[in-house]
Amino acid sequence: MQLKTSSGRINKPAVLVARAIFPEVLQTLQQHFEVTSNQADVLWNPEQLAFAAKGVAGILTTGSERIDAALLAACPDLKICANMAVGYNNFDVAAMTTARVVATNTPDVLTETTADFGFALILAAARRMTEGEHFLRAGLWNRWRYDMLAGAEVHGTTLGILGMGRIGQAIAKRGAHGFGMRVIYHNRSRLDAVTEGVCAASFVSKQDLLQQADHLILVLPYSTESHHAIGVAELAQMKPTATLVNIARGGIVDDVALAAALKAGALAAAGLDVFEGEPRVHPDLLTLPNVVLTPHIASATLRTRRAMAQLAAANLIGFLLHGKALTPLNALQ
Ligand code: 8YV
Repeated sequence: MQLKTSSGRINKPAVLVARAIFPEVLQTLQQHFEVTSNQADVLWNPEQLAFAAKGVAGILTTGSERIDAALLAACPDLKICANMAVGYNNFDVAAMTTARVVATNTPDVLTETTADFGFALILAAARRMTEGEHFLRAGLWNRWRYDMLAGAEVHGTTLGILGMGRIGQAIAKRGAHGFGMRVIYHNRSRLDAVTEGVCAASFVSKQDLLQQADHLILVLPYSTESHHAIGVAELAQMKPTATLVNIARGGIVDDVALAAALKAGALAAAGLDVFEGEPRVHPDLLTLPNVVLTPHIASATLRTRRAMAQLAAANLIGFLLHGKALTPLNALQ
């Protein structure tokens, strides 16, 4: 897709990098494209994004940029949006397909890192780690007591997983093989028997999952169907001693209902890396001691974030220079 001018010079395709990115990944892109980048990391509103994207063939996006019909109408030269995330609820994939714009994400490269973090949140919430740290920093630790900050057991308990894609499976393996847990899961479709065996996980109904899990972790994609998949009715079915962890997307949990359940003792603890309307966090959650809060960092190791950026860049290079994206979400090539 390189264009020759009348002077014979090769014109590189134009690409927009919508957020700050690793300098070496930016350099790679600059070798192949005319790059406009937002290294200042200004948060653009949709109009500013559309303005910056005018005339470009590709955009490297993150979860912060919404690619919808309005953006696509404003950017008729656009051919590909490469998301630096495995989740792509910021993309209207149907509208992109209609506009013949390739959508890509970054699967696989973040699976193990994100699963590690999910497990860390289970442990931190169940074993009251941040609560203990706040207690210590506040100078309240003046003696030992038999029940001081006593939490819930993790090893040997029942781990429930809602959403059983790559990350769910990686968490199941940690639970079953590392912590001797009984692993149950619910998913839109049941895994094949071999994969279930590898994960040592059993398929159950959503109701059984809610009722039996000692620790329930959410790893499903966000969509209109999964909006408030965990709300008042679902929380009421969980054990009062249970832990709930969300590393998927804000909006899958009804944060107001969760805060009320945690406050009432209807749920023992929660670990949340994602929030409805983030980076805003519901004020009720901020005041509760029994919830571990982290700012959407489940994939945040330098190695993994670099791999995600490199894969997003490779998708732009693959499609715009060679006609083939590596990890497409729609079948346009
Ligand atoms: C990203 C994520 O950091 O990959 C995902 O789906 O949620 C995170 O790994 C975030 O979406 C920024 O793009």
